[in-house]
Parts: sequence; C-alpha cells; structure tokens
Amino acid sequence: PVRRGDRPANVHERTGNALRSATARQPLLVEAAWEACNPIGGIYTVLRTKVQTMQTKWGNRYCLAGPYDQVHALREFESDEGASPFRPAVEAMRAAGYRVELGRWLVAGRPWIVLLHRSDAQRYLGDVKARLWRDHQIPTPDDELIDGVVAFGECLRVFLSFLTQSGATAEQPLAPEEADAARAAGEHGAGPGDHEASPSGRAVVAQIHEWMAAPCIPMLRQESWPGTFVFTTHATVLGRYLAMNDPTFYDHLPFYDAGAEATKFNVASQHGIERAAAHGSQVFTTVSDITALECRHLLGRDVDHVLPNGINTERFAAIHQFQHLHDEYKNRIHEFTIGHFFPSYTFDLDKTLYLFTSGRYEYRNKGMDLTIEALARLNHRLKAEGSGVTVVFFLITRAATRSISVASLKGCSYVDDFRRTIARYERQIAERLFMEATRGGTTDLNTLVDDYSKLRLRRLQQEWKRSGLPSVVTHDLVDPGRDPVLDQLHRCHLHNAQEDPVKVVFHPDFISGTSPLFGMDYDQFVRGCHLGVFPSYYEPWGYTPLESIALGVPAITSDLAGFGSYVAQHMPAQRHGGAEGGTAGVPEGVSIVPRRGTDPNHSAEVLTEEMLRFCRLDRRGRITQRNAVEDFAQDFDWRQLAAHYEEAYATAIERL
Ligand code: G6P
Ligand code: 1S3
Repeated sequence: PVRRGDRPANVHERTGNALRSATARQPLLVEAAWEACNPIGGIYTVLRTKVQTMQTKWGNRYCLAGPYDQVHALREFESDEGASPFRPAVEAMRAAGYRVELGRWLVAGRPWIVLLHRSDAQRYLGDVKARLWRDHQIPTPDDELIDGVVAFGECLRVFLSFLTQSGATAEQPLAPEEADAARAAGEHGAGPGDHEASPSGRAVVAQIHEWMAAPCIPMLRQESWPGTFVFTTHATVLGRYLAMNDPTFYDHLPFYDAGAEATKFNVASQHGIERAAAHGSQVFTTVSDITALECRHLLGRDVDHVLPNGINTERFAAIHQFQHLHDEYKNRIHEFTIGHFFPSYTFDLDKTLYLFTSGRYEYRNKGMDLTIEALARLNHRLKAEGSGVTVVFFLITRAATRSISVASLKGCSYVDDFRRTIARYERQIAERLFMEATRGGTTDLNTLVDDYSKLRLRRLQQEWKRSGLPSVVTHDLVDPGRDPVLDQLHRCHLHNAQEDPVKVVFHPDFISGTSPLFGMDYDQFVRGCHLGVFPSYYEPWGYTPLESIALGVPAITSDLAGFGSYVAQHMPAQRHGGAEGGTAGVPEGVSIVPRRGTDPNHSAEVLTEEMLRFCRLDRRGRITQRNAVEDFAQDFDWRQLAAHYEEAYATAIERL
C-alpha cells in the first residue's frame, strides 16, 4: 500500500517518460462506472468530487462513461457534440447502431461524459453471456441486475474498441457472433472483436470502477485490446456478504473457499466478474489496505496501488464563518427536538448535544449494533455523573417505511403553530406599544395583547402536551417487528424516558431539504450536530466520517474502516498539535475505535469512553475541536490524494 508521505514525487515525470515512449500523442483517460451520472452511493461521490483535479492534468482528454438513465440524464447531463477527442468513437458507435449520448456532466468542472444506452446491447445478450461463460467461466443466469451489467459491459467494450481505432476511420464493428466466427477462422478483420496496435497512435487508459462496469475487461483482454486497464474495486462482493454473516470474518478471511462462498450467497456472477477484472487488468487497485487484504484472499491477486478517497474541501475566508453555520443549523435541529420531545417533557437545550450516525442500512457492517450498545452504557454513565447534559442521538439510514409517523408530523406542525401565534403577538404588541408610547399612555404589556390571542396560545399549550414518551422512531416502518435497530433499542432499554440523559431518534430515511421534519439538506444537518459516530465493522473506505470533519464536525470512526485505518497509519498527531484527550496518535477531534481483532465488549467500552469524553468538553473545547477537524480535512482534498491515481495510470501505461 502507498503510504502518505511516500507519495511519489516523480509521478508526473514517470507518467511523462512512459507516455513519450508509448505514444507520440498524449493518451486519453476514460473513467467508467455504473454510478457515473447515476447517483447511488460512494462511487458517485468519488467521481463527482475528483473531476476538477483530474482535469488539471488531463484537460480535454478526460472523459467519464456511464449507463444512460433518463431521469438522471435530464438532471445532470447536457448534450455537447463539439470538438472532443472522444467524438469519433461515439460516431463510430452510432454508425454501428448504438445510441450514445456525448456531452457534459453538470458537476463542477463539466467534464466530457459518454452515456451508453445499454438496451441497445440487449440483442447480443445471449451471445455475450455465452462468451463470458465459455471464455471466462463467469455464469450470468437471467436476472435483471446481471443482465443490465452484462449489457452495459458490452456497450463499454464496443466504445473502448472504437476509441483505440483511428477514430474517424473506424470501421463497422463486428457483432459478437461475427467476432467469434472471425476469431475461430483466424481472420483479422477490423472491429471491436479484433485489435491491432492502436492505429490512432494514442494510448487509452480505461479506469473501470467496481464489478458493475467490469465485464469489458476480460473480454477486451482476450481480444488483445491495445489500451490499458486500471480496475478499482470499492469493496469485494463476497467480503460484504461474509462480513454481514460471520462475526469473525477477519479471522477467517485467509481460509475461505471463495468460489464455494460465492455460490452459497448466490453471487457467483458478481464474484466471477470481479475476479476476472482483478486478474485481467494491467493495474489492480482498491481504496484501502483493509480491502486490499480482501482482494488478496477472496480475489487471489494483490493490488498494485491503494487509492484513498478524497473530497473537495470548501474553505471559508474566516474560521468564524463555519462556526456560525454550526450555530445556525443547530438552532434548526433544536426546533425538531422541541417538537419531538417537549410535548412529553423538557430539558435544557443549552446543555444538549447532537450526536449522529448515518449510512446504508447494513446494521452490523455500519456498526449500528455497537453504537446502540455504547449509547446504553453512555446513558448509564451520564446518569451517574448527573452533569445535566442531554444527548440526542440521530440514527439516519434508509429502511422500508410507509410514511412519517403522525406523532412526528404533529410535533412539527405544533412548532409551526407556536411560531405563527407568537409572531402575531409580536406584531400586535409592537403596534399597540408604539401607539400607546407615542401618546404617552400605558406601557403595561399585559394589556397589549387581545384576549383571543391569549386564549389561542393557552389552547395550543394544552393541546400539545401528551402523556406518553416521545417515540424512538420518526416513521412507520413496514416491518417494525423485525427491525434490528428497534429490537436492540428495546433490549437496551433506550426508550426516551425522561430520566434518561441519552435520547434516540431513529430516522429511517435519508435527510433532505424537502423532508418536513428537518427541512434541511444532509450537509446542513451534519453542520448542526456536534459529533458523528461511525464505528463500522465492514467499510472499505467510508465517506461519512470524512464528510463530517470536512464540515467541521468531530467524528469517531473505526480501525476497520478504510478511512480510520488510513488516518491511524499515516497521520501522526504531532502535525496537528497533539491529541489532547483523544485517541493516541490521532489528531484531536478524530477518534478511532479499535475493532480489528478486538472483542466487541472492549470496542463498545472504548466507544462509550470516547463519547463520554466528548460530553465532558465545555463549549470552548468543542469549538477548538471543530476548528481542528476542519483544518485536518484539508489533507484529504483531491489536490493531495489524486497523486495516487496518477501513479496508477503511470504504472498502467508502463505495462502497456
Ligand atoms: C459556534 C458559534 C458560537 C456558539 C457555538 C456553540 O462556535 O460561533 O457562537 O456559541 O457555536 O457551540 P456548541 O458546541 O455549544 O453547539
Ligand atoms: C463503497 O460504497 P459502500 O458504502 O457500499 O464505496 C465507497 C467509495 O469508495 C466507500 O467509501 C465505501 O466504504 C464502500 O462501501
């Protein structure tokens, strides 16, 4: 694995030398992924945030490729048929009967993007599947997802084939069955099934992200495609399943029979594509040293490079600006808290801390089980300390729900009613006070509000009180009886009792500006919180803690998350002024819970201690931590981390 600080100073020189010898013309770079212009998860974030840094080196020679999806294309894509080095290949593909969109992805940097209509490869699906089985032993039984992946893979194969041909002079591609026949007959006709050294004289680097874009790798390698592949896996399919089901996954990792496990979990196609891509690519990479271990044991090849994920950091001219934003959004969260809890009982908002976790609903993998256990222990300790601190813990994920619960909606609407009634009061008082004062009359405030307004406010106060406890969940779940979070909250006696300093709000939907409960975007919500808690068990990288610190909110991660592992290994505390009270060797405001080779009881204890330590900080201490983490996040800007990608491209070109 590449270590921070070991970043090759001469990477550009290496790339330059390799390129000069490989081609007289500068190479093209295509980054292909199922999530390009298709917002699903972390890979979308990687691609979107990296664009501008990639463009500083590759400029117009950089292009993304993804599957065409009408809804997302309407939002994020703009057609542009202008001069692009990728246009000849697009036109050749169109001439061959494929619909291809060429244009700009509407993200910062507006890079070129090619969107492929995978349904156009549907007519070849049977042949492509037969080929994957015959030549690469990859089974692809009929399944909507697998069929989509195979069709997208075929479109990518055709596009990349044309790209290494002479562009404008590209000939008609052979259909897969024709290519097979030609190969069998030993012919060497032009077309995607058959390659000479690139007649355009231009090297093509194709970076393929994740198995869903990867079927083109084994097929093109078999055709001796003259480009060069970098394959980046952001997890292993099998690792994810095994981690979810085996509590001692990391101990067993060297001993699994990968093929048998893939069959057992019914992921033989996914695993087969991933394995073929890992072995077929010139350069094989992943996002962390943890996933690199999975690659060795489950895919049978060591990665050539580790490519840690970065972000675009947004810096304010003055530190107080982001501190001010914290205060502004915290006040918005206060409104939710008032609506949710105050009808049952009240507590001091000035001594309330907002902690949160968020992510895909992989209960064990994302460490939700450990978090709830630690919250129960924290509750116990805070009660014993009697400090008066209240912790409201938000658990944000997406589960199957019917709707927002009536109680949650009522809470919000009462808060709105209070605001409206009080605004009416204010106007009345201001107007009457002005008139009375200028006339030299009474200034007794009690007489300045009419009886109707007083009555309305009193009624509102009565109506809004309720006898039961505030719910631990904001939505009606489709299957509450089998929900692991609700089950564990129940077992740990975390049910928002008045005397409990730790309260829990399980929000089984992602936060968005249109949600009536918070009415703010995820980023704004994070800014308003005090601490992010992400002690994952399986997490190849994990953007959530990184996003948290970039927004100036301290975060807890784990040594089984790629991000946590990277920080622990490469970022000594000294550079950031020491870790007063934090985890040894880690910058202040970022804590790493040990989960690797540790028993869960110990991990839960460390997590509890970390949260408790945070709860004991005074306001000044929290402000200091926010400043420290915001500063620290700069080290994860793509301007620093894209160097690892460039190193992988240099190796790929050297191996071409
Ligand atoms: C920011 C604001 C301060 C505010 C503080 C609250 O730093 O600039 O005006 O007092 O946040 O911090 P707390 O950690 O108590 O939410
Ligand atoms: C994967 O997405 P996930 O949440 O399924 O890729 C992300 C980007 O590399 C990574 O941050 C995450 O840990 C992986 O798991």
